[in-house]
Amino acid sequence: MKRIITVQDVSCVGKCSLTVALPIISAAGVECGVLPTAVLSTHTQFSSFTFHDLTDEIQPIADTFKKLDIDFDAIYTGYLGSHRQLELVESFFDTFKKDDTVIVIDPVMADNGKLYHGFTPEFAARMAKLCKKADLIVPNLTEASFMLGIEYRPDYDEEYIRYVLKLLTGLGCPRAALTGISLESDKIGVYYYDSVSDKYYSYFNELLPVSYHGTGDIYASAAVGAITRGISFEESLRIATDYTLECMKLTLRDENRRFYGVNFEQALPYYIEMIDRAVK
Ligand code: PXL
Repeated sequence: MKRIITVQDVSCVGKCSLTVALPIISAAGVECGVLPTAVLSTHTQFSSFTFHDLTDEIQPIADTFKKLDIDFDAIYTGYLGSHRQLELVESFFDTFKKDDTVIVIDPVMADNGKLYHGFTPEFAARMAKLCKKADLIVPNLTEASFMLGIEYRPDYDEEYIRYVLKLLTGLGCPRAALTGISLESDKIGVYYYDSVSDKYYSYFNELLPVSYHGTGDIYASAAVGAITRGISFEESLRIATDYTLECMKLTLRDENRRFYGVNFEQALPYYIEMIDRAVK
């Protein structure tokens, strides 16, 4: 069985970061080690939250993994909170990257043209530097714009998306996928560029008239699970798109839904079925 490690926070309630990565990646049939960077009561979009930083734990944990000869088939980073954490993660990549280790960075920091609470343009620039070490990055257009230091343009067309993808791979990462891209009024999905083969791939599905917090983390986790199972980058991105849509549909249908997050748990059988079909 493959093993990955994911580096991001624990938001105790809120259905994001580690509380979605762990179940989704496990459902893909991949062992999911965790390296928690902070513990929050809830994520930072709630009106109130606690935050306990765990930065000082990262290096001792990494040193112990090394001493025990523990290795990883993939390393997946999500929400990271400080320059120092980015430096420690960079060193973690250098220590644990083997020839066949896949590094996926979801540069969580912004959406809808705005940085999340606590993030700065300087942090985005430092994250862009970290992206050089990834095999795949999965930003949304807002995150991509902040990392590239360009204006966020919500009125994009396909040509502009291809231009941004080329800029993203120009950061030094061979593959980039822009998530949440909509080129037709009733469709949303992913636009991907592989600079090694110089090929684009896009996949779109139904655009629902709702938006839920945490879907970016669900998307990235579902893609990482599939990639680690050996499924191609393109097909993994498609599976993640279909899974995320199914999570949203189930949430929309649930009269007793929470005010936060999506019913990703109920869509796990669908995800597992797609993984099983793809690996056969
Ligand atoms: O879903 C992204 C995310 C993860 N972790 C924390 C967050 C957010 C988004 O706001 O606040 C702590």
